[in-house]
Amino acid sequence: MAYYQNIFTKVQVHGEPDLGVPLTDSASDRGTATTSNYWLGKFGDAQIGPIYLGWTGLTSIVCGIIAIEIIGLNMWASVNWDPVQFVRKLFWLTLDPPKPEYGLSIPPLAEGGWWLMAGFFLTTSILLWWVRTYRRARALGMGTHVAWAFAAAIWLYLVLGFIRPLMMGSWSEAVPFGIFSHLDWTQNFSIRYGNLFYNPFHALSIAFLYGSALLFAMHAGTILAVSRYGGEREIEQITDRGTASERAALFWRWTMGFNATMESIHRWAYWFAILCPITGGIGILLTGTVVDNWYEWGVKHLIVPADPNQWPATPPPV
Ligand code: 07D
Ligand code: 07D
Repeated sequence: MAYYQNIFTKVQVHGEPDLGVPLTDSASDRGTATTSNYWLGKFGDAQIGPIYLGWTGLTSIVCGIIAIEIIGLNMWASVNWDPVQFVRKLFWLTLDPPKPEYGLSIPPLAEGGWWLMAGFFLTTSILLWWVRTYRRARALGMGTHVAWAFAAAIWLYLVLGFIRPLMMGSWSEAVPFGIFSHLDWTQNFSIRYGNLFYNPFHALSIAFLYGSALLFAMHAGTILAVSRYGGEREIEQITDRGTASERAALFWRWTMGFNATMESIHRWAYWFAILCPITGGIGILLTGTVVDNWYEWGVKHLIVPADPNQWPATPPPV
């Protein structure tokens, strides 16, 4: 049996590769090549493959490579094609969106045109990958929850780089491609619009981010704690009595009076995770379109005193 080869399994036994359920309505055949890897077996299932590439997978990867190529070559050109400087300065290199004077028009390549093109290919790649996650789930008779969770992240990505710039009438509002330049953009965005901390949707997004980490730790901790009773084998837990799952549930009732169920804990995790970028995207979309300055918004809504003299005094250094 090739099942249950995870971090708890000391011995790895390899049998016939598991090719999964038969396909009924797919345009192309999935691969049948599989191999197994000892080190992957330490962390998950040792079996690699079969991989289903299909048209959306293939075109997504091609578009992704074109995007990375455009970004990478522009970065390399910016250091006069010096390979050493390219590696040394990689995190500082950037491909920026057009300047504000170009609005939503198509600028010359060197003045934002490459940025626009890279954005087009990156977005196409991401959307095709989304279609792939949706269609592969349907082909397996699964729900499409993973695709919709991915869609939540894509929502924030589209707000940052496409929807909000469209509403503001300028590509210059969008995020640059670059490791540190995108952090500078994030910082500047907050300052330009009066401190994002006063944006309640930023606060909600943070609550869901922290909440996701907490729930993830609680759930993973609980299951690991009962793995000695086979707690990670969820199906048996639902049908059998006196199980790991009953202990896990009782642990939480003992310690906090309430427990999620085997099913509901995954709904909690799902909603916390997807609400992070959903609420975040709403917050970004409102910024500069509906609210110009979150600090002044906070003053107006009495969450921050208008007069800095009223702020609590900082104690002098001892
Ligand atoms: C662990 C899953 C794996 C994904 C990884 C990311 C790339 C980029 C770069 C071709 C959790 C792969 C990275 C493909 C390659 C080029 C030029 C996910 C995991 C490992 N950010 N951000 C990072 C992106 C935004 C912010 C790191 C992407 C907004 C802050 C990485 C996007 C704002 C910090 C990265 C995006 C913002 C980071 C690690 C898109 C507000 C950090 C990410 C497409 C949300 C951290 C140096 C990670 C860091 C970091 C990628 C958007 C803020 C480079 C792809 C504009 C404050 N971001 N980011 O682990 O170390 O995510 O930065 O929207 O401190 Mg970012
Ligand atoms: C970016 C979704 C898009 C990603 C996609 C993936 C690839 C390829 C490939 C691995 C992350 C694409 C994948 C291209 C991968 C391979 C091969 C999700 C993304 C589709 N903030 N802040 C948030 C905190 C401050 C600012 C959210 C904390 C300052 C801005 C989050 C603090 C300033 C924005 C959050 C803090 C500021 C945010 C992001 C503390 C200046 C956003 C949620 C403690 C630094 C974004 C409403 C997320 C947002 C955002 C946390 C401080 C600016 C909760 C904890 C005050 C401009 N901040 N922040 O899921 O939604 O991102 O805001 O100080 O745009 Mg913030």
